[in-house]
Amino acid sequence: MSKVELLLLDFWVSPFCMRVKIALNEKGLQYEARPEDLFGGKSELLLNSNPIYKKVHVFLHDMKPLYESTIIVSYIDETWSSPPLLLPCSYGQAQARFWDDYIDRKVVYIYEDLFDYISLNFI
Ligand SMILES: N[C@@H](CCC(=O)N[C@@H](CS)C(=O)NCC(=O)O)C(=O)O
Repeated sequence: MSKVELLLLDFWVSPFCMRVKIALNEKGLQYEARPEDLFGGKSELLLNSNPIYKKVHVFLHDMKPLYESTIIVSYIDETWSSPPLLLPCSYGQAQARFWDDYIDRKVVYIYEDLFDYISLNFI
């Protein structure tokens, strides 16, 4: 496998993957988004890179893996500081964190139900 500086193990419809891709695009960073087949068999790279949850999204920076999309976005913002992803005022930052948290609490259940439905009915 050739070495890619910024590599995403991706599932195109995942909101968690989209969150990371939005951050990378805002920063103007070049990256490779490598699709994962979550229903047909996850890659060895995914299983080895995220042994705890075995889920996308995984972000590899110089082949060092990170997972959990909110943590990845913070890492991206701290590592490539310009332009900043959050507003300079703490009130604006708190509002952004509210919506980040809202996605984690609410959207995840829709996806889990959708995954269960597809797995049970189509796989
Ligand atoms: N909290 C995680 C959620 C990751 C997640 O739920 N990923 C889903 C896709 S949307 C997944 O990989 N599902 C496959 C599985 O559960 O085996 C994050 O923010 O990265």
